[in-house]
Amino acid sequence: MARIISGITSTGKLTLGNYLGAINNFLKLQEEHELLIFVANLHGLTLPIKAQELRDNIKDIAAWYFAAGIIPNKSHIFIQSDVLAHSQLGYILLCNSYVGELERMTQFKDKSQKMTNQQNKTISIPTGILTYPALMAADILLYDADFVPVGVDQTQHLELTKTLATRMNNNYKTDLFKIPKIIIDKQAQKIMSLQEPEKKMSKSDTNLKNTIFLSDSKQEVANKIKKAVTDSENIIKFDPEHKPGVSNLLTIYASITKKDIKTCEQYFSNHNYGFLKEEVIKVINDLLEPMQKKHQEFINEKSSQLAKYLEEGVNFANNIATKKLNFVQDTIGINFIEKER
Ligand code: AQP
Repeated sequence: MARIISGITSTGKLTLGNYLGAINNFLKLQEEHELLIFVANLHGLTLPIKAQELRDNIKDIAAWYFAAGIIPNKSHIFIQSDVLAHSQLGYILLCNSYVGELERMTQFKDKSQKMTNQQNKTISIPTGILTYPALMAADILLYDADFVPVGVDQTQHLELTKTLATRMNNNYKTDLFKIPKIIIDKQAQKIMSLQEPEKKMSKSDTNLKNTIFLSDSKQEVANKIKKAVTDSENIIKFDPEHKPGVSNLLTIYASITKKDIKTCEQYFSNHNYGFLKEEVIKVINDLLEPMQKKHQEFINEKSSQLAKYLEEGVNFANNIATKKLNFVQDTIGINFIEKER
């Protein structure tokens, strides 16, 4: 049984992309492995967010994990900031990273570029989006994780995690950190924006028509899918380069029904886009309805149950993380009082 760690950032409401690309995969992994999954609320601070919104997002995301089928006490869900060792090890790793290697991260370049373009003037880029990968490295290295399941977009950050771990192991001539393996889940599909299918569906997208949220009503799902961009050919074929909108709808349909794309293409071969959209609306709503019911229960009447599950998660995580942090602090020479006792 391998130990696996992963998280979702609390920057907004969860999307169908988060479910099909991440949570769905956790459900499979928990059958055979030890899973630690956190709500990444410290990462959620890297861009400006109101306190109440962040608070709501944290509870909301935790509730979605359990509503989707994460098994409490078997898999361990916790809030990142509840385990202080994340920030503490994050700082140590930051001190062992170089400005150049952080500046080279494409996500930093993209996000800072986007901010500069949006505001079209000299602006201050928050330091958190530069230092984010050091905290992400801490999230992983604290738990001696065997595997980290990530989307392709995160591989560069994970390579940096491995670089920092190796650097510290070499500098201190000891096996401080286990070097994690990266699992790129080829099955985990990338779900694209409904109106701009060349870009990823994202929870922080300001155009709400681009995104199916897990909390969307049946009518909202129907409206968004009906308006989703396709093309004028009326041929249902999987071709992300030339037919990104239609391909995205096929991907959503295939992911939810757990069928392969070829089978779905054949199923839709004699039909028009209207039929494809109706079928996609149906499978999304069938997926969301029972999950939304459970989610509401965790937000309302089962709120204390949710808190108990999270408490179990944080205790489990803290136990591992504190030992690791102590070992690191001892090794690098900053655990003075603890050592002298
Ligand atoms: N559209 C997507 N398709 C497939 N997988 C996705 N994930 C996110 N969007 C899609 C996967 O969800 C996990 C958690 O992601 P995250 O919230 O930590 O960061 P993200 O990838 O940046 O997600 P968003 O929704 O795009 O957030 P914002 O808008 O805040 O940047 C990851 O495993 C990710 O691959």
